[in-house]
Amino acid sequence: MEVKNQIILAMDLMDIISAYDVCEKICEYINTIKIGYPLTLAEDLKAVTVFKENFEFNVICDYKIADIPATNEKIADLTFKAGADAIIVHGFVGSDSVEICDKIAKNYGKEIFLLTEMSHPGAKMFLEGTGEKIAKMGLDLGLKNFVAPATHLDRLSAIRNVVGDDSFIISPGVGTQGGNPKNTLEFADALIIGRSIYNAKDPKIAIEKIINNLK
Ligand code: BMQ
Repeated sequence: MEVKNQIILAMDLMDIISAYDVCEKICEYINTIKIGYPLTLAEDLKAVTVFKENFEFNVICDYKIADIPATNEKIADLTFKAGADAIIVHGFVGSDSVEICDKIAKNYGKEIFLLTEMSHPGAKMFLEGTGEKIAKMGLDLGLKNFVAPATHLDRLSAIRNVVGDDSFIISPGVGTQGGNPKNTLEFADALIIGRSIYNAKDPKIAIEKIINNLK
């Protein structure tokens, strides 16, 4: 996936009008948006169509799928049927649950991103340290796309070491969660940024600042 300016907008506003409004202000700078449960549960999967039809964005559905294969299959199928370009899948559930999502993605000519480790403080409790194993499982399954945290650069770097330079890592946790955009891009291919853009008084100025600081 080609991500313009190495920034993916995490759109977690919960109504489509406000989400649309932010996208209109910054669409010259981005071509990829990530939506998750907040917007989808509030507005339905039609949110995918709104961003595809009006902005021609790549739409990544962040549903962190983490169920048994039979259920994952249904979730993935509905998501790709709605027009998503990619879906995010949790790795800790194991290879069968991940593999079925990849199979469905391929049926649609689309992609999955494998979530390795997470960015929030609670990730330390159970997830921290599992990222390399999950990343290795992804590699063994032939996956190329991974999600790893910007808030723990040592972990992000360890995961990069496992997946190698040919893989594509997107990284959440910059801005509001404390991660630094430039440092994160030493190990990641693109940043996932939400609140520090969509909650900014002027989202256009906010994203311009981030882009300028990357230079
Ligand atoms: P924000 O920049 O913190 O507002 O948004 C980050 C986005 O990435 C949100 O949509 C989170 O749900 C998501 N996210 C995350 O922050 N950490 C992770 O480890 C995984 C993830 O998807």
